[in-house]
Amino acid sequence: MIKAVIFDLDGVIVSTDELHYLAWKHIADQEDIEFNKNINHRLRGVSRMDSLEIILENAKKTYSKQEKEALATKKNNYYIELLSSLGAKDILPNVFELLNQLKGKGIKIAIGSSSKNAKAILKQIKLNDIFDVVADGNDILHSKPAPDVFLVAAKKLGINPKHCVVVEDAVVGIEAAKAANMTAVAVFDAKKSNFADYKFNDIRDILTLI
Ligand code: B16
Ligand code: MG
Repeated sequence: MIKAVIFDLDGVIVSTDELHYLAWKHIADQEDIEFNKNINHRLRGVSRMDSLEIILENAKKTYSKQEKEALATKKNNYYIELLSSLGAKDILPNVFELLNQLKGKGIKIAIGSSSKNAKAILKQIKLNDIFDVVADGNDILHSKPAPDVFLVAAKKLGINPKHCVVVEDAVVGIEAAKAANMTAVAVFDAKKSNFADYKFNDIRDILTLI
């Protein structure tokens, strides 16, 4: 029996992947590191520091811990500048309607995002009041594919993981949902995953599980 739906943020509620790409590209170009859209795909759902490690696989030198932290901070500052263009207009199709329908049926709704900017993004797109709880990159030590962020969301909701559905656009996010013992719904890129319980083209199809 489904009691809650936990939504990933970037790529499910709002598409910020292009902004992440532009910010990382800016840093990679400055450092003379090869970075392209294919490599960017591997960063989907992955934390900021883990994303940096993937980008540095193509670096010509070794970076110290302090240098890595400085690069991650620089990327984030640039990303935050880019986020200022984001608004309610950028909420992905059918999402707002789905959230209201779930609430109308008494289903709890939550965010489970690797992003440390999740709350700022929700405010920017005017969805800061609709979710029952938000679990994000600030709540966890291990990002997806570890189950931590979804387990934190379930705990904050007070609902057993087996009664939760996760909606994800990242393959690592589907792995995290299954590791959390939750039902995993794949949308967009996550449909590549072999572990998804359901693969939907229209996010409103989640209503068929309720
Ligand atoms: P930040 P999600 C993830 O969000 C993004 O998909 C991923 O590309 C990003 O590196 C990660 O958040 C960390 O973001 O730098 O803002 O803390 O898809 O889990 O909502
Ligand atoms: Mg995502």
